[in-house]
Amino acid sequence: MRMPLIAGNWKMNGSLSLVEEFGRAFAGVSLPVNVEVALMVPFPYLGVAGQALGETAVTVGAQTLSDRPAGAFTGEVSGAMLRECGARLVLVGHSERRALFGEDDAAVLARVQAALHEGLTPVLCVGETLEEREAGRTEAVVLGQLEAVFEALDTAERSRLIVAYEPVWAIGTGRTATPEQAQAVHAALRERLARYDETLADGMRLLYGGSMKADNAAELLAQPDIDGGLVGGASLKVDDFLAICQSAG
Ligand code: G2H
Repeated sequence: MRMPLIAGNWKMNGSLSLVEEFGRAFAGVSLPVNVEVALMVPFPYLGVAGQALGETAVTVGAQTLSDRPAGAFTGEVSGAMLRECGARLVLVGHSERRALFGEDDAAVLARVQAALHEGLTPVLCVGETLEEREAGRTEAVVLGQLEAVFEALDTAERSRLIVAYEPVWAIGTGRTATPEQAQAVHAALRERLARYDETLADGMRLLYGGSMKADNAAELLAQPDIDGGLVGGASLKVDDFLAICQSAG
């Protein structure tokens, strides 16, 4: 039985006061017991988020990390620093990192390994562009991104990941994959994971991301291979995010 995870990805948005607003809101509600909730906040907000959400069931996470442990890498943030500041999860390979910051499969793998080394849970993001989908290459792209990481890990390491499928054409566009489109890719991901290990495939949480909102979350989350959501824009409004968390229960 896979416990659904709803993870908010604030990207480069939010403020200290929004972190505090989330802390107050989540302290005052009871979340479904069978749902895990996480909030991936910008680096400077990690400490405050840990305090504001510390009494709630919400786990704090980060949006990327360096592939190096320490040293003269100006501007970078290590996995150890994230852990020390309270992060437990970290996104790796989000399509914005891949497209805007040149992170290729090798860079993504190095960051996954750095996260694992520091005891963080990597949320590996995969997804195709519109051009790739229209060329009939969705599965080839997504499974290629998955394998670039999973091939290099051992069984114990693989079991510590979470995977998020985020079609690039659905990110921040208001255009959501239909439940059927998302389910088809999730099923293909799980089938590929089963080639490594059936138990791994059965236990692996596969999140959907891409314009998930309060009004479309329930039907996406009802799909058999969708085990949660990675929520961008809708995670910046506490009522919308809470509604998505409630609909996962
Ligand atoms: C996809 C998603 C969160 P949004 O990037 O990772 O963002 O929900 O705004 O499409």
